[in-house]
Amino acid sequence: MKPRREGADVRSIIQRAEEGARLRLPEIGALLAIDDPDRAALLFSAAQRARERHFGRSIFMYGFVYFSTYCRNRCTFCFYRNGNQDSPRYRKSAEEVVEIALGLADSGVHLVDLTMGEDPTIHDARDYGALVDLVAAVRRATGVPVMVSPGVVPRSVLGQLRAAGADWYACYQETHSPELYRRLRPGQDYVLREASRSEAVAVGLYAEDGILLGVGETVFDRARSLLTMRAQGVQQVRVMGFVPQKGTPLAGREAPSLLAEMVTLATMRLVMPDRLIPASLDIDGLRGLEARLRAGANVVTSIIPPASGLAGVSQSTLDIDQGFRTVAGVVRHLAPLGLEPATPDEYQAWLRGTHTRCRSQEA
Ligand code: SAM
Ligand code: MD0
Ligand code: SF4
Repeated sequence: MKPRREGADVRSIIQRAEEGARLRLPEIGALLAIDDPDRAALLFSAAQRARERHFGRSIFMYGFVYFSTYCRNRCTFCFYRNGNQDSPRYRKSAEEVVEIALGLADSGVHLVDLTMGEDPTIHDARDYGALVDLVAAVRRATGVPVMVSPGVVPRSVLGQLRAAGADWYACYQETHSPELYRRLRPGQDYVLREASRSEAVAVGLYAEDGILLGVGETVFDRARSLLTMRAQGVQQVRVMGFVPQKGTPLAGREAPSLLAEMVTLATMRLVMPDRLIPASLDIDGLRGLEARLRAGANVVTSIIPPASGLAGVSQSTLDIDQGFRTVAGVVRHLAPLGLEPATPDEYQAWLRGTHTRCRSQEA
């Protein structure tokens, strides 16, 4: 009898979400705890309907340029943590980054994401000029929107990045439990990281937050994360299934199931139906794309040009040199799902529309 009752609960929670109710912590927890395919299927269908209501059938695609893999931090989950001898270290010159970004833009991405470790030559020197110039150069050369993922930077630098043409600042909290955060990002201030997203929004950037799945968090922690992200008003939210990395403290930890990641993604879609939610190619490569889109994602991220010498973050090489992590590789998987790539104008219109909505909410 119990499973039927739980099934009925899930149905009524989904119905409340579809009627526009703001789900509460226990309801969000009930959705996140789904671990059987039947109830998960109900959740995924609802997530697809929510995506369709807000974004139609269009999918946005983000190019990814990991331009410096040097980092001063020692996040316990990350391949690029300081001191890990196993990870590839490189720094791309501004000219190389512009050329790669141009290639990505020509291939049809809607945005270029410029990502780096907390490279000590920038962060310890507190010399962010080269980063700001890089954003300006990429924006000027490509004309496509730019996201920066530089780690925590001072508020004044966020303002300069905005002025240089950046639209987005990505900075993932990983968890909204300060105690677990300390184990994942040792020595990094929780409040400072959280504040950097609010500061980004205050200077006119959009912000992205995200959580890691399978790093010791409880279902309650996940539910709290969703509520915290909804409250902070970030425009893009993600869940990344943890991928164990060689040479790191969490190397021996098991990855979470694909089902758990899909359930979390779909719950995010119901809790924050109008936000952008990525399906990252950086976890399972192209193989996991369909599943994440079926769970309600509307952005494909971590598109990386082959033979560029660039790495992914949690899958440093998977599918890159075979050319699978490209716009062409992604697009052929959309039609069977009834989806299609958005036009550049659609993405620009979404950006402008969101700006307008933000302004009218403030008014
Ligand atoms: N260094 C900057 C920072 O940490 O904010 C920018 C890099 S950020 C894009 C790297 C993100 O990738 C992390 O915040 C984490 O969410 C994700 N990530 C890193 N290692 C991962 C792993 N082993 N498994 C899954 N996701 C991972
Ligand atoms: C991704 N590897 O989209 C990238 C990265 C940083 N803004 C994004 C985690 O999966
Ligand atoms: Fe550095 Fe970012 Fe990796 Fe942490 S997640 S070790 S800050 S690159």
